Amino acid sequence: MRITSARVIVTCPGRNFVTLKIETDGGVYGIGDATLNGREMAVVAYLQDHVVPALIGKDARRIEDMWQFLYRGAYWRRGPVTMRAIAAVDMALWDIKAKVARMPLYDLLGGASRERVLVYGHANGGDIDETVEAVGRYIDMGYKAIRAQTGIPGVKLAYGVGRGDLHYEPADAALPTETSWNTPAYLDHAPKLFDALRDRYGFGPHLLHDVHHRLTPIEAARLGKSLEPHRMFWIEDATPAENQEAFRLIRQHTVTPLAVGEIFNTIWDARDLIQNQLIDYIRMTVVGAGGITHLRRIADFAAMYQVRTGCHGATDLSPVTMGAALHFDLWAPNFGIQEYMRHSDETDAVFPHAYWFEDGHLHPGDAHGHGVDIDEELAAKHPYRPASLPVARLEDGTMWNW
Ligand code: KDG
Ligand code: MG
Repeated sequence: MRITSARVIVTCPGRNFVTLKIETDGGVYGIGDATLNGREMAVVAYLQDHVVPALIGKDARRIEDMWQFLYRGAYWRRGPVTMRAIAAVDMALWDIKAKVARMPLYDLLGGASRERVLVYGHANGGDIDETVEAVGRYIDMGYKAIRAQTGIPGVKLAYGVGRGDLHYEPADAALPTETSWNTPAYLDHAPKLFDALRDRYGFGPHLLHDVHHRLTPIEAARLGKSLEPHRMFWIEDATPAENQEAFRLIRQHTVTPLAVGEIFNTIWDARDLIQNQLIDYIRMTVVGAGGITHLRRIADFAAMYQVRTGCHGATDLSPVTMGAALHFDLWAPNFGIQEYMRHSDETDAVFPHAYWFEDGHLHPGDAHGHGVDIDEELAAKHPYRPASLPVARLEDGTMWNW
């Protein structure tokens, strides 16, 4: 089964997505996601100029060999652009293999380990009261796990506070929007949000919170300690993780579970965190970490250290990634939770998919392959629009982590 064509499709049904469609001489095609929020066109060029020409004529069945060819073959290895390009090819080839086998992808991976996939939604508000109401709406929709973010007095455009309940889109302008950050105000305010949430809803719903790399290790330790009474499901990206050792300090001070990894690309970014049991959940997902082939290795490695998966699932990961991730989640023995930030109706129309939501869970569906397609005609009606992620500065103007 030879690859006859590979096309990169860029579309913006409300936000930008980069999709790879691989066709074979047998007539079966596969779809992969290559979206890199705010840097989309870098991956487009990588795929079009350096990957697509090398795919034509190759055997579509040899997924592992293709992965090694693209990873080792680039010589430079790793990085968000390379690993997304590899992920798109890998996802498309797994899609093809599962379609040819006439199986949903999760069956090909080894079969379902569970009946359905626990997901968490995103509730947010300009202040604590608004966020408490927003969490209530998620509970009403059936969610069992909810991430809560709130505005912070004195902080301009705090991370995670959206324009509208369901769709938080940070890449909101062609050039980066300037936001501000104030750590003392945040450390004072965040526990008050979870006081209010536990007061109102008790300990039934799982609560999660994203720190988005804003704290130093000792500040993160303080936040973790102050949230212990609230029994969080996790706090995420409590501090930047380039230095994996930084998490040891947090770990020494708190039993609040830690999640990290949405910006990682390979197992090497997380090796120390996992093997030293410095985290509880690893956040890499299919598009960010080189596809199903590499993510499966990460999950197996993490399982040895009782670290569970918690795949990134913001809206900048296309429905193609969501579909592929849900098959992975249904299979992974050490699955923890899946993030689920709903896509807009406009996006869903361009990417028809088999997965569905019910009672706080998603199921990938039983369509052959990963179950997500692209309507190319509709996609063409939504041309690319430049969009950047925001930046953050401290009050004195110092650049900080957004
Ligand atoms: O593109 C950046 C987003 O994916 C990120 O800000 C979302 O942190 C995020 C999350 O946890 O979903
Ligand atoms: Mg995050």
